[in-house]
Amino acid sequence: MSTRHTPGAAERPSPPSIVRPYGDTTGDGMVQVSFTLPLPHDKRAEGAALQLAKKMGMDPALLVHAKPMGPDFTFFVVYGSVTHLVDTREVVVIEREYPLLAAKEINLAIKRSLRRKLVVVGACIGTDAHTVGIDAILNIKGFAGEKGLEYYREITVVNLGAQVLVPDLVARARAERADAVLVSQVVTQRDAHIHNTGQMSAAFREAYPSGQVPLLVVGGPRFEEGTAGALGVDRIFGRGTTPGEVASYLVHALVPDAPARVAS
Ligand code: B12
Repeated sequence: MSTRHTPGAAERPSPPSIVRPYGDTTGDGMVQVSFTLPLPHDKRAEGAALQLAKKMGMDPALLVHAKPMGPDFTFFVVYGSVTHLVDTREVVVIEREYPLLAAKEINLAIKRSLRRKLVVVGACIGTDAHTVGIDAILNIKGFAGEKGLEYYREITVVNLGAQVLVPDLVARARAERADAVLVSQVVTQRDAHIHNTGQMSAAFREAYPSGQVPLLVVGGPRFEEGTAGALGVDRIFGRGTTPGEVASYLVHALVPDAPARVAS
C-alpha cells in the first residue's frame, strides 16, 4: 500500500509575494462582489450593475444574480476578472502583543496581584440592540468552545445588556468600581459605532480624574484595526474574538507582573 506524502510546513515553498485572485485557473483575477442599487429590478438596473463593476476594474464582468429587494432596490452578485496585483510585502499585520493564558493562570494572576476580584462592566451602547457579541464574551456559555468571562472565578462581570445610555454606563462603572468597561457596537450605519465610541470615551475621561479612567475596550465586527487611539479607547476587538483573548488582554493590561507565558 502506498502512502501519500504531504509536505510539512518546513518543506512547503513560501507563497509568492505578488498575487492575483483565483477563480477557475491560477492568476485569472476572478473576484465576486455583491451590492445593492437603489433601482427597481429591470434590464437598466442590470446594466447599471455591470457599469459599476467595470468602473471598479472588473472586465469582463458577468451578472450572476439579481434579486429585487422590494419595489425600489435590487441586490446583485457580479463575477469578473480584475487586473490588480497584490503585494503581500506591503501588508501590515498587527500582532497580539500579549500571551494567551489559561483560565487557571488568569485567576491566579488576579488573585496574587490584585488581591481582589477584577471588575468588568459590559454593555451595548446607543441604540444598538445586538447583544450576541458582548454576551459571547461575557456570558458563562462563551463562544467558539471557550467559556465567557463569567466563568473566571476572579472576574466579576456586570452585563448591562442592550441600548445602554452613556451616562448610565459611566454611573454604573463608577458604582461598581470597574477596572474595565467593555462596550459592543455592531451597527455601523452612518458610522454610529465610531460616534458612540468617541462619545463614550469622552464621557469617561470627563467623569474620572486623569489616570483613573477604567480600561476602555470596544468590540464589534466592523471596527478598523489600529484605530483604538483615534477613538480614545485602549483596545479594539473585532470579528471572531474569543473570551480567552479578552481575559488574557485584561490581565496583561491591568494586572502588574502578569505571566508572560505564551500558551501553545
Ligand atoms: C442577530 C442579528 C440581529 C438581532 C440581534 C439579537 C441580539 N439580541 O443581539 C435582531 C433581530 C434584534 C437585529 C436587529 C437589527 N439589525 Co441586526 N443582525 C443580526 C445578525 C444576523 C447577526 C449578529 C450576530 O449576532 N453575530 C454573532 C456575534 C457572535 O458576532 P459579533 O456581534 O460580531 O461579535 C463578535 C465580535 O465582533 C466581538 N465583539 C462584539 N462585541 C464585542 C464587545 C467587546 C467588548 C469585545 C471584546 C468583543 C466584541 O466578539 C464577538 C465574538 O467573536 C447581523 C448580520 C451578521 N451576519 O452579522 C445583523 C446586522 C448586524 N443587523 C443589522 C441591522 C441593520 C439591524 C436592524 C437595524 C434591522 C432593522 N431594520 O430593524 C436592527 C437594529 C436593532 C438595534 N436597535 O440594534 C445590520 C447592520 C448593518 C450596519 N451596517 O450597521 C447587519 C450587519 C445585517 C445586515 N447585513 O444588514 N439584528
